[in-house]
Amino acid sequence: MADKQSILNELENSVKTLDQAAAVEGAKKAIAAGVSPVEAIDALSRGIREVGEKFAKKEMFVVELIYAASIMEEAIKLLEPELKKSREKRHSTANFVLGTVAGDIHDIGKNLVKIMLEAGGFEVHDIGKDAQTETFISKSKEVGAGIAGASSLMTTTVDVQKEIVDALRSAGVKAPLMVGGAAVSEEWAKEIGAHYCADAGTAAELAKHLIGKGA
Ligand code: B1M
Repeated sequence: MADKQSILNELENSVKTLDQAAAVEGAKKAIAAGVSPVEAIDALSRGIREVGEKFAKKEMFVVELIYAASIMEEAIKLLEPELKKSREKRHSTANFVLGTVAGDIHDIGKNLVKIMLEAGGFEVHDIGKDAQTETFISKSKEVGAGIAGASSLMTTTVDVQKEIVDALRSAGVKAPLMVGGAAVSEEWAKEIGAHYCADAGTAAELAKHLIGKGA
């Protein structure tokens, strides 16, 4: 059986080289070898970030970016049940309204955050990508959200997170807003009165802390 490092390398390279068969094979090998699904997804993420860098330098085209994302999604589909195995059978911790901000269609990271929040016992109401600010507000009111979360990957859409915080407060919704995504920083979150979350792995823990139910 292949060792862990070579499986992780295979996963990372499969995205970089746009090799869907290798990504699927790598994910299957990771599961068979008991490699942590979080580490496997981290490896895929390293691959796609490199594709993003090449795209920024015009060494790759948008069509290749799209294909790389679809390869990553295929591999995540296989790994998702492994991630979910840790899901605890208990009543939900709180309603969590989650979406990617208006104008932004990136949702791979958001979907991973959703999996981890559900595994942590949250009832996640996923309003999707390119979600209008008004939808964050109306869904939060509808489900009595204990917390909301907005993902943004682009510098051109990050301001929408501030719009969401302001709209939540104007509407009298007290739920804290968690923000994350490649375009977001701790400083930005503080500036707009939101809470920064760097990765899916820490999302549930932070959310529990924010609603005052955990460490
Ligand atoms: Co686009 N894209 N893209 N893209 N893309 C970026 C973001 C970019 C940085 C690439 C680059 O140029 N280097 C750049 C943005 C530049 C900027 O900031 N202005 C960019 C661009 C320009 C674009 C387009 C405009 C390209 C075009 O059409 N000309 C277009 C956008 C259209 C639009 O949104 N209106 C576009 C499109 C796409 C694809 C559709 C091809 C595809 C997305 C597919 C999909 O999501 N279904 C795509 C991809 C794949 C990327 C990169 C390469 C990778 C993103 C990704 O999935 N990463 C990205 C480069 C980069 O991020 N460095 C790039 C893996 C994922 C697991 O990580 O999403 O960061 P991430 O999520 C992490 C954490 O950030 C965190 O947890 C996750 C897991 O640990 N997290 C949260 C995320 N959200 C969170 C929310 C939380 C908490 C944690 O709480 C609520």
